[in-house]
Amino acid sequence: MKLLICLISSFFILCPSPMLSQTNYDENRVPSFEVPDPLLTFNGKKIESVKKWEKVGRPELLHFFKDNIYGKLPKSLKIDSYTILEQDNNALNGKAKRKQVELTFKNNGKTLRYTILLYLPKNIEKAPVFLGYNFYGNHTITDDKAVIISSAWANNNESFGIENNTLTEESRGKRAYRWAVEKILDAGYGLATIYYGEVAPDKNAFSDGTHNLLYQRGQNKPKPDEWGSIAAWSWGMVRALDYFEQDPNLDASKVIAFGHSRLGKTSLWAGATDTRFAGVISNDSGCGGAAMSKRKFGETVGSINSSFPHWFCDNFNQYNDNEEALPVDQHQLLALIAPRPLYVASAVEDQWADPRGEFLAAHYASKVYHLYGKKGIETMDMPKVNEPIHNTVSYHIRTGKHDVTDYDWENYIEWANTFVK
Ligand code: GTR
Repeated sequence: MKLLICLISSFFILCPSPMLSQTNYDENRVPSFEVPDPLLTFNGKKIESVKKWEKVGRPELLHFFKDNIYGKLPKSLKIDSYTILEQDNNALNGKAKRKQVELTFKNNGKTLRYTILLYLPKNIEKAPVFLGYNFYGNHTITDDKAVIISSAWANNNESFGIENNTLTEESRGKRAYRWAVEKILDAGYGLATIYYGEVAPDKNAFSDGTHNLLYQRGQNKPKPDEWGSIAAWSWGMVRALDYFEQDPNLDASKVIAFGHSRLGKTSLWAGATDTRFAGVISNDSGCGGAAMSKRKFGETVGSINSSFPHWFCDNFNQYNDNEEALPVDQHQLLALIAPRPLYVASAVEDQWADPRGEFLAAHYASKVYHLYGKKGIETMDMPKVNEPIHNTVSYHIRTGKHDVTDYDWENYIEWANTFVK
């Protein structure tokens, strides 16, 4: 008997649950579900005015997402000081002003520092700015030799020359193709970027990074309703915005939060939690980002929580393979950004991120934009590939894979010119 129990339990431990092994890529197998109405309170009361949305609907949704999905900050942590590490008014062959600004945070006798790399168009006094994290260090987004290489922990990656968790010169400019720096500057925008690993290392250990500064005595990981990594990265964007408010060379009222993939989940959460962001871009953010969880198409709540247990708060685990129990879905995260301009983008070959689920979330969120008299995604029919819909809520699906391309940036710039600038 004992042996039998042992065999049965080891079977469950060794074999991944069916939900983890079968990814659904078939539209016919998407379960039918009711889309939670963003204009109904949790008590079932109708929200018919901006006032009611802002007083009741929005706060209760934000609260739910904080406590059950991304996790809340244990307490506030503000910039202690900042240092301009480097500055050049003739960077990029005279096209831009470059600044590298280090923000310092202190608490509990611990210190956290991260560096914002900022390019601003030279001839504009106060430019609007795109702010987004990079995956492998600020020096990867450009060939510019002056960009400082971070000494923060990084995941090893042979093709980026990252060994012993250390970033190196080898990857300078390696991700330049993802950042249309010249196009951005020529269009009159600045670009600000931060290496996300400086704010919180992307690993399932909360031993260092920003979490560490806010632990209570004896605590070494966040409580079930406290911030995971995505919330920590979002916090880093919010604090960068605090710095921008003190920088006379840019327009802090026109900062657009941008992010790709896990960092797109991050830009959405930053935009939802801080209404000072003037616009938000989600590039291929997928599960836990713009995609509807209840569709269970591509990556699911269970698979994301098992592959990346540190991204969301522990409370989110109760919805693993149990999305139907979620009282909300990701369109309500998007709705938290209303009435500010929002761009959701997908890629055809990125089925893991569920392009249709991202599109539908943008559509369902538009109901809240209508309250403000703004136009969103008015149809349930996805546009053709490479035929963007540009409204206050915008959407495109482009050819190609999970990535950031010039096509994406051209569209973001066009949308920002119309709806943010
Ligand atoms: C994937 C993950 C996605 C997405 C992506 C990324 O492995 O499943 O949710 O975030 O990583 O960030 O590159």
